[in-house]
Amino acid sequence: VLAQLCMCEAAVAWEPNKPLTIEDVQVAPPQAGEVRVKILFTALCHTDAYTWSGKDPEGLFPCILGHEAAGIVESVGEGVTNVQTGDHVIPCYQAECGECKFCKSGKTNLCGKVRSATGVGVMLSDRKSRFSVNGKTIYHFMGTSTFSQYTVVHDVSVAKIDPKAPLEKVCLLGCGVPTGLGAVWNTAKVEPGSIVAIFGLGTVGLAVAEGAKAAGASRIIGVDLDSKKFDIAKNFGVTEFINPKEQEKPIQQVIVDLTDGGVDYSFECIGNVSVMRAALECCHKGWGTSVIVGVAASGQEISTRPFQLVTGRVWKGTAFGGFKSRSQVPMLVDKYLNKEIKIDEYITHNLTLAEINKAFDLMHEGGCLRCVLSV
Ligand code: NAD
Ligand code: AHE
Ligand code: ZN
Ligand code: ZN
Repeated sequence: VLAQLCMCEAAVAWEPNKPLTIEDVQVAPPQAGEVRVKILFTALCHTDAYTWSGKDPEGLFPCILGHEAAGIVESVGEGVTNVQTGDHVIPCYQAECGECKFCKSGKTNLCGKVRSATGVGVMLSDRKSRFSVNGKTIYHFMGTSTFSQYTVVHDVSVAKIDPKAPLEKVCLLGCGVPTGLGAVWNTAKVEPGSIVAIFGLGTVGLAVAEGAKAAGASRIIGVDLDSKKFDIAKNFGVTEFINPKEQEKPIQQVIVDLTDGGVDYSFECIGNVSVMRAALECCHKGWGTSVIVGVAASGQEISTRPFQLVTGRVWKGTAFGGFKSRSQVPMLVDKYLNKEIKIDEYITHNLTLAEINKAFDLMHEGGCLRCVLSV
């Protein structure tokens, strides 16, 4: 049976920073190599707010944002074999085709198959969008667009998961939690006994703490401007807390002094280029490695004295924590079901899609980690 065009509600971002509006959106049927997914739950990630702010050079308007979600396959296009109608899935903004130069390299989780299309808000086959409102094209976002009751994704961008998993929880495995865990396990490869510093204790930073604790780090130093984050952070493994506002010396100096020369690993989970510099410079001479996780606005650049690298510090970055999406997201779902990783603890709020603007407001309040919307 050929899938039909469907109508549903979605939150449309018409212009940067202008409140999203719930619209009746037409969603075209999935074409060859595409999958239409009924989204049941979606969370908001700081990156959605970043693109909505207009600071993302790849941001296109009008669009349907959202990339941390879970749902059920409604229909599939021609030639799709990895999922079928009724499968429980997590959309993956980082695709995994298994066949491109990136996928075959064994050196990265990035995939090149659909990136040229997902970066400009369209589907690969005809370079068109599957969304419209009263005949007006609405762009896709990150190849996922999960702030919609139905979305169309590439088949290489959808992970099939255990149907026993609660979708209202495992939606978080679409971005923030894997990013933090993977930054530690895949990108930095933190060893037991390491001293770790984490800049920014939002969901991503706390997942770094959880990953570092699991990896056997001996000290986990959390840095945030919001002192209220500390009590929460303790539950994720942070052992010491520093608020840069309460320090006289630059934060990198404070950390170097506290750690007999610097940390083994640091993680920037904010998206602030001066903090990225501090995160590199608080690393130990000779081996300290700093991982950039935060996404910085268009036009921002990082800097440090090259001497920092000459003397052995290493600067790295990570996307989706280095996890290969389609093959590893199901494994993370299983880890959650086996109580090996946390998810519930990151969910501080639950709202509906209609309340999405309130959810964006909440993100700027200290008490909010993840807000899950029922769609
Ligand atoms: P968040 O807003 O929940 O957390 C950021 C934290 O940083 C907050 O606790 C805030 O108080 C703190 N902070 C802000 N400025 C600070 C400063 N100058 N010094 C110390 N602390 C400061 O965000 P999140 O959802 O956890 O995401 C964190 C970052 O990671 C964002 O930039 C997001 O875009 C990025 N991200 C990247 C990836 C990736 O694959 N690389 C994936 C997900 C998110
Ligand atoms: N369009 C942005 C890039 C943003 C970015 O770096 N995104 C991360 C994921 S953030 C998820 O919350 C990522 O995976 N990047 C790799 C990729 O292929 O996009 C900009 O600033 O240009
Ligand atoms: Zn994200
Ligand atoms: Zn690939």
